[in-house]
Amino acid sequence: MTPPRCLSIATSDSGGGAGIQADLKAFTAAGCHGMTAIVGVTAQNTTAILATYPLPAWVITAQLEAVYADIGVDAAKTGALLSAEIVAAVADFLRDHPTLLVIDPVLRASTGAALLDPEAVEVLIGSLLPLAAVVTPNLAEARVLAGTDGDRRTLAERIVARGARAVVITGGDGEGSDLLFNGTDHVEIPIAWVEGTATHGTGCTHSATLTAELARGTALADAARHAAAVTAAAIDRGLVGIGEGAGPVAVAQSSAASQRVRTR
Ligand code: PXL
Repeated sequence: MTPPRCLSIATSDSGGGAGIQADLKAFTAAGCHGMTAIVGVTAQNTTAILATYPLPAWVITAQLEAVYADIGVDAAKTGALLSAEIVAAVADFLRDHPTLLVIDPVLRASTGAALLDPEAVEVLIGSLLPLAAVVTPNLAEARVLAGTDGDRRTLAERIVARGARAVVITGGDGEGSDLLFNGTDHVEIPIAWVEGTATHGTGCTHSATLTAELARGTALADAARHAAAVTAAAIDRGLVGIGEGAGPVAVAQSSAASQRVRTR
């Protein structure tokens, strides 16, 4: 019995709350084998991003080649990709290595720091979006990807028209639900309202959990419901005592997930 193999293509958060570190915790909690192609590094704690350093494209491609050549990938997700050059390198690789792909279109950290250069947005829309099984923007990111304003259904339809197969617009900004659009139907996914200040890593935890569920073969709507529930619980268990700022979410180990290993 081999656990599903999940890959995070994202940026390191030295504070351990978001990015690569959140993705690995979520993959592990979901009973998956987590792998990483690190695209860059942030010097970060719970209060701020103090420095950001993108890695050269060849180092990123080399990590992808190493993982795909030997281990294989059941599903991958992207997080903060920092630059247009990195987005293009990742898209070039994934075009040649068709992959069940979740895109978390991270534009900026909740503290405000940019995690994607403005000129990279068009590259992400043009080259990465068409490779996505599902994209997981929050409302602000959905407006940017759609290139327009409007209600969530309009934004979701526009994002799918731009090439993504499906979209989950997350509702952590107070909408009370996530909205899944699969190209045909809109599905409202109620989210439990959890009072919590330790919310750092929420979006990463959601998209990584969704990736893990898709990797094990769960249907999209069920995977999205599971990701919403795991994320709400992770905020509820959030580590308020870690750091002076927004502490990291704490994803719970799912005993069900660790038992549901996939047979190949
Ligand atoms: O949550 C988005 C995110 C992704 N990746 C890194 C981050 C953040 C938010 O702070 O720091 C590295």
